[in-house]
Amino acid sequence: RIDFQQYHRYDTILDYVRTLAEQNPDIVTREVYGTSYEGRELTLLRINSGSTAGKPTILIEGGIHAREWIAPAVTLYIIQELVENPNNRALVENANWILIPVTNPDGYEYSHTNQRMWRKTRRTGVICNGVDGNRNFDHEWGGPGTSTSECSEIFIGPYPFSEPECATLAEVALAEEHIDLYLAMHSYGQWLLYPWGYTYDPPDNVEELHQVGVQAADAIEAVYGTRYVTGNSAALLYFAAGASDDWFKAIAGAPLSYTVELPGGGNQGFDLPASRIQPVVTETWPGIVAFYNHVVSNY
Ligand code: 0X9
Ligand code: ZN
Repeated sequence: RIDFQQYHRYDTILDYVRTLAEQNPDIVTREVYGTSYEGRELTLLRINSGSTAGKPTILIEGGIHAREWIAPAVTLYIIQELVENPNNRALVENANWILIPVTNPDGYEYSHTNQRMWRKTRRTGVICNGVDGNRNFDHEWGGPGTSTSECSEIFIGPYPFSEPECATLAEVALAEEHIDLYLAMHSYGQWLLYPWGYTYDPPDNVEELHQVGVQAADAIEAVYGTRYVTGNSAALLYFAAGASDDWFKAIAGAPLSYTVELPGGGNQGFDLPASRIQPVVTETWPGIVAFYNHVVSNY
């Protein structure tokens, strides 16, 4: 088991998922799906039971933004609940889960070792390092809410999918027959955001996106009263083109795609104290179950 009393380093997280896969070979497969810019193993877990055919696929990923440490913590908690809590067997049996605990491990490590507020990848630049992984996806790349300036926190990168962390995630998604639900774990703001991030035009299934978001928000609120607001990212937050949620919906074909902005805290919002990890992961879990319930009865 891994504890939720502290934020863990990437090596500790990899040790945990490796052990988990070894100890639960019937339901967990670990896969190194790529290599980060600095050479770290990009790692995912597939969690399912028996035949995968005819079941919905759910992909959840956390930590594309380095400093948002609560996102990998929540993703790890989801992994732990699915694998180590026998009460959740139905979830494992009725859906194919793909979980990525740390999407941007180079940045995550850098935010531990050098600069707590690091956001981007660690691609070496001419003046500044790093690309915003959540502006690097090849759908409306470089559209509103992005920057071509290398030093910007929302730098789009030299070309779409320049970042191995994003390009290999896209390859994983495109290799699937279908993805029914995609969740990008971020912080902060207590928002459940759905596409699009580059236009106010609503997606075809905006009513479903909204209704499922409200159901998840209600499930989270029922635990400790934490309120999430559900809505379109451009309208609720700001424009941000080239983000992963839009790409998953438009290109990978996921009907349901959300950015989950977990609660903030600390001095700068992203530095939620470690003592807050346990309550946040605990209250978020019923939200994940609400998403799952909708997917399993509709896809
Ligand atoms: O700006 C972002 O990438 C996300 N917010 S964060 O504070 N975690 O950086 C929001 C992305 C929402 N999705 C789209 N705009 N497509
Ligand atoms: Zn983020």
